[in-house]
Amino acid sequence: MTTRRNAARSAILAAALLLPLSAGTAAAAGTVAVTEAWARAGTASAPTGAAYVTLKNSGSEADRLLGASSPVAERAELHTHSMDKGVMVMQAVPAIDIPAGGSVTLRPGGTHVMLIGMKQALTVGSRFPLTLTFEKAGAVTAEVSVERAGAMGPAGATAPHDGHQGGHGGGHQGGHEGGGHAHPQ
Ligand SMILES: [Cu+2]
Repeated sequence: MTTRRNAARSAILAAALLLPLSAGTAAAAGTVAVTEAWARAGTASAPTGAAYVTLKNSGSEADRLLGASSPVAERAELHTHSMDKGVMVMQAVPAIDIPAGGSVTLRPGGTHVMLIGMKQALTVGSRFPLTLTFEKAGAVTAEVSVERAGAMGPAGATAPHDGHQGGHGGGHQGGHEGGGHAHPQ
């Protein structure tokens, strides 16, 4: 009898020990929220696309976005823009830092998720899944809403400057393949 009671007690003890452990893991995985996920519409012949998201880190530790993937493209890269001899070029970056308690917004002309080898056209009003992989928070899948070509933000958001749209959108899609990355302005 004593043996059985001890076994029962140790089972309860084990459960009590496991509970806070698994709860802690779940909380850590949920510290980065992905919101305002959107992309610009592209035709079926567009070789690339770009997706934009807002990443909000509610945790007490900094995290990093390490990569992305989506069923609509063969692969996805993290890109940023920089000026090279007066020309705006895109560069792949290994990671995007999200400070503790801070947020990072990917937007046209800045940091973006480059979708390479499009498998389907991104039509206005459609949605597609985008999985983002974080160093600490793990994989988070967001629903990306497709906005009109040249949009500067998700539906409902105010466009900061309309004059910027034309050349940028076209250059981004056309010049990307083959490592040229040049943005004719
Ligand atoms: Cu890019």
